[in-house]
Amino acid sequence: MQARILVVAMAIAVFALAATAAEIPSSADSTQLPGGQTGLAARYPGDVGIGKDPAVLMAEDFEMSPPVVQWMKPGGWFEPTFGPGLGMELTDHVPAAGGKRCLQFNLRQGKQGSGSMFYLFKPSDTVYMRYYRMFEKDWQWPKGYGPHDAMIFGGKWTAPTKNDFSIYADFWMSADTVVRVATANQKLGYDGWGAYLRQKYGPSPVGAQAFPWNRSKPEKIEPMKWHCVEVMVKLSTPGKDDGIVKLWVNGKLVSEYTDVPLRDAGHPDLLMNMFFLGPYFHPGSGKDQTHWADQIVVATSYIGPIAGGLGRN
Ligand SMILES: [Ca+2]
Repeated sequence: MQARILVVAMAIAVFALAATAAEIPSSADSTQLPGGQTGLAARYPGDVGIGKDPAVLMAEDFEMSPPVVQWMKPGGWFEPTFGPGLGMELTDHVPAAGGKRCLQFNLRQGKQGSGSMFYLFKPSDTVYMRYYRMFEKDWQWPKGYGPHDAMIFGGKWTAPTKNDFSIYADFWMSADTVVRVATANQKLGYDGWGAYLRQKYGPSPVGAQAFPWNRSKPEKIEPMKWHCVEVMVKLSTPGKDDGIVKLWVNGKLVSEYTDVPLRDAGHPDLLMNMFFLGPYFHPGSGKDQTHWADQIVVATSYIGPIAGGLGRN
């Protein structure tokens, strides 16, 4: 297992993302756009019972010890290592986004990450992933790309950077949230997306491979405040430019694209089937610091922020 973790860590380490100066579009009126509390979370205040909704593919609230399974087995997490003082631990020492507990990452000075976890779900061509993140009061963003945060993978998988399909919810040292795609085994490859997005949609707000914010300006991540991220993907008809990618930040739609080639002609059977949470800070952390995650839901329809206020159960 150590060898595999090392391979995965090395694969992540070869991410090569050139930073570009941020060009922030003017804020648009998004009151008529889909978003906010119009999703399935609205039916489950505090997310209680949301995992039983027929549209939900996976839900984890960290209230109980997460189920752990063997590598690439369904029904639980694989490769997580939790425990007091380890890279990841469950905690009730900060107000949780939902319920009483959340997942704490103990990031050490000089390190790129402090743990990761994978979960297999029912293969699907349309996926929404929503989760919450919070960063400590004295949080210091590493001066470079990162973290790559939560991802959905699809099709043949060897490593996070070597697979048929990846979609990333990523953060940036300017406290911004973006969505990006990579398709290492497909026509555009892993690195081809930077040039493709720039040519088709214009410069990325942050990071060369991120989708621009074309709907509204996202809220910045604020220290000690839960930040809600939701990413939506609908894979394209094989060989067609009709895939969909959307990003909501705190319930507000900030990116929406409906003509994205997410499945090439050589991958007609490609579906998404794995969630990955593994914050990876390219330059390493400048100091020991702490950040948290909570209330992960992966579903086939729009989820939306927790209903009824944070922290209830
Ligand atoms: Ca929780």
